[in-house]
Amino acid sequence: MKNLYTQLEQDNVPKTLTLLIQSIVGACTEIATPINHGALSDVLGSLPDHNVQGEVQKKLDVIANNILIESLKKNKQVRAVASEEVEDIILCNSFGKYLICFDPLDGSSNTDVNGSLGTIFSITSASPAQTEVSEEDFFSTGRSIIAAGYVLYGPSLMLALSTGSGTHIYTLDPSNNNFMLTHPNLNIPEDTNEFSFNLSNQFKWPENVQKYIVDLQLGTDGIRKKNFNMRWLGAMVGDMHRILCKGGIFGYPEEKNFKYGKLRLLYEANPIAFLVEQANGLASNGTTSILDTVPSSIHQRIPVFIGSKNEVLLIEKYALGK
Ligand code: P6P
Repeated sequence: MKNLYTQLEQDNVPKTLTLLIQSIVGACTEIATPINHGALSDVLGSLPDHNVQGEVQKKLDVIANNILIESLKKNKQVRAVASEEVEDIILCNSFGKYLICFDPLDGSSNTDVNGSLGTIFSITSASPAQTEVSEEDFFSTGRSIIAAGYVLYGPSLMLALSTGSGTHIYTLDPSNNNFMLTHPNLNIPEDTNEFSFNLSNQFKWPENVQKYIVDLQLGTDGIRKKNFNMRWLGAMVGDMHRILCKGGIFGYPEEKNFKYGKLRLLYEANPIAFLVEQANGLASNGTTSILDTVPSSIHQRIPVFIGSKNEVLLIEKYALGK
């Protein structure tokens, strides 16, 4: 069985990018330690203040964020980073080649109940060294991503990664601390009978999305003529891992109190969309590909429908009222 670095070499990944991926993966392996300690140490629970998203900030959000930022600042190839937990971009090394966007701990509402958690990241190229980096440098579309992935802190510690040559999943072998290639060249089934939407929001969604969901719920009694199952982990990274492995459709539509949906474009939707498209799935905002969206702010949100190709195409038809 190949390990991560053998696969990156076979995919002709430049050494500088391999070293950057090593920094990110190393930081995530470090983040896994306080997560695994959980209630045995003082890492659970919330902090008094809210984060830049206006959300309750968990202690592990801050721990994960600090570990990642410290690790990336030490990598001379990192020019600047954008984090879900930090208002503005963080300048790192003036001659760095790469920009990194990350959600240091996705699904953090699960921290105190031992639920799914993950770190999501995407990597793009920085402008030539002599120019000052500003947040506008982060506003290229997801088509400019050169690598993206997530680490899932589950029963196994797993890394899903694409450098543009398909999406592969690696499992950490605790006996030698190597990420081993356990799921090469993922290929998401084009059809599915499993959906991941938070149905508590169902009546806040646009009419066409509500109709799409009702038709799913009617199963063999409705026009879909098949029954569906639902899964919702409260962590996109956990739901998307299942969908990458066996198909499905994940959705977080716009709603009355989330005009553009809840999920953030730069460090949640784009990296996941990159992985999914590299695995022959689709990722849409309901009408167009998420990866074609031109960002205008670091923390902007976007409605998402991601997963099995034919299910995403069907949702786009509902959106058009067809
Ligand atoms: P809700 C986590 O905060 C997140 O951004 C995604 O990872 C997850 O799918 C979603 O929010 C959960 O949202 O409304 O179900 O708590």
